[in-house]
Amino acid sequence: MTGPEPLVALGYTSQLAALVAEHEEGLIPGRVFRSDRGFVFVITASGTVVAKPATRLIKSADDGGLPVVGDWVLLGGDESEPLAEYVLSRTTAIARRDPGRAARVQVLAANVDTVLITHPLADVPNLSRIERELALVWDSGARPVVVLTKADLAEDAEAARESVILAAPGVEVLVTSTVTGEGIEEIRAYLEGGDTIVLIGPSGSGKSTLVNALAGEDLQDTREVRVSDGRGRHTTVSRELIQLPCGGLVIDTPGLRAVGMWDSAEGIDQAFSDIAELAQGCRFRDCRHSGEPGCAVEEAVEAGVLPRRRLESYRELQAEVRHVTGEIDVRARLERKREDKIMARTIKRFYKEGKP
Ligand SMILES: Nc1nc2c(ncn2[C@@H]2O[C@H](COP(=O)(O)OP(=O)(O)OP(=O)(O)O)[C@@H](O)[C@H]2O)c(=O)[nH]1
Ligand SMILES: [Mg+2]
Ligand SMILES: [Zn+2]
Repeated sequence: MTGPEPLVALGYTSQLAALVAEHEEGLIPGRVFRSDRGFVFVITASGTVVAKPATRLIKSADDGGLPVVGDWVLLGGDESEPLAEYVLSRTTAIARRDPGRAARVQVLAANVDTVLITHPLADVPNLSRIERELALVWDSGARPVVVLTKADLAEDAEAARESVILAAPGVEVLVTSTVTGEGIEEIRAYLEGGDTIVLIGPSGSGKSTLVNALAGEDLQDTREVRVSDGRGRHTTVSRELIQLPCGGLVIDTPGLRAVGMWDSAEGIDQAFSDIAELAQGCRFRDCRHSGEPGCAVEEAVEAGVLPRRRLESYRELQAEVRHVTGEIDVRARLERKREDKIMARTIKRFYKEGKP
């Protein structure tokens, strides 16, 4: 027994118990099922608590330190004003570049075992987008699975699946339909052992419909997407962790519009493991596969072994990560400068007034 029963159902493990023991006594462990406008909604052994993040956590917000859905937190404060004091070390964290602010990270979900990347088969699969999402997921430490939804509407589901398999080496590509029930049991397998899965993918790809199919009841709102205006609306508006009656947990998320790369160079290498392998044959170790002599990757493109589209997608993502890394450096420099300035002012004042 690793902890109180309700916590075990939420995924509490002996590793987590050990992490809890490293902190001061009297704090209450719980798992975040929603995080919204400065409030953290936490399930604990004795029920749901709405807490505010402690100042220390707010200060680490720019580095992704605020509690997000899926996080394990330790609650303190008093009953009238509960505080999330600590975020326990994450086993996995899905991070993208914050679409609203430059050089900032946004953690979408934490401590998930498997990420289901959903794409509707009603459309031609958007391979570049899938590759982008795969890089993000590989970088998170979680296992990616591609789920091609709405198979009942597909003209040729198998052909679509074949094309996605080539863009997703080493990744399982499932085909599902909530109308016929195809593929639902395969997804259920990822919940075994009380695991946590998260669904990410464009709005209208059927994420919430899948959650309902897994739950066996309509927990989440679902809605027909309007094709007329490409921007549409999100039916699901917040990321939420849901306990399934059959065991296991699923995080439903609103459709992602932008999937900006964060510092995910390793994720890209994993998502493009075929290119990484070919690159072993390049003459130069630091070959960027764009015009260098003796480039095995470009040779593979010429020979028709590697789709040109895929190489271009790889280059684009790498360029994006280089750009973000540059931005992070600039931000760090500016922050250091600002701290130096504050320090200089403090010292000046000390000599002038004889006090800090
Ligand atoms: N024919 C068919 N329709 C489906 C299937 N799965 C989902 N749909 C429909 O697709 C529409 C969008 O589904 P949702 O589950 O709301 O999509 P979502 O990904 O949660 O969208 P957001 O919450 O906006 O991100 C709904 O009208 C669903 O009924 C499927 O397997 N087959
Ligand atoms: Mg939804
Ligand atoms: Zn090369």
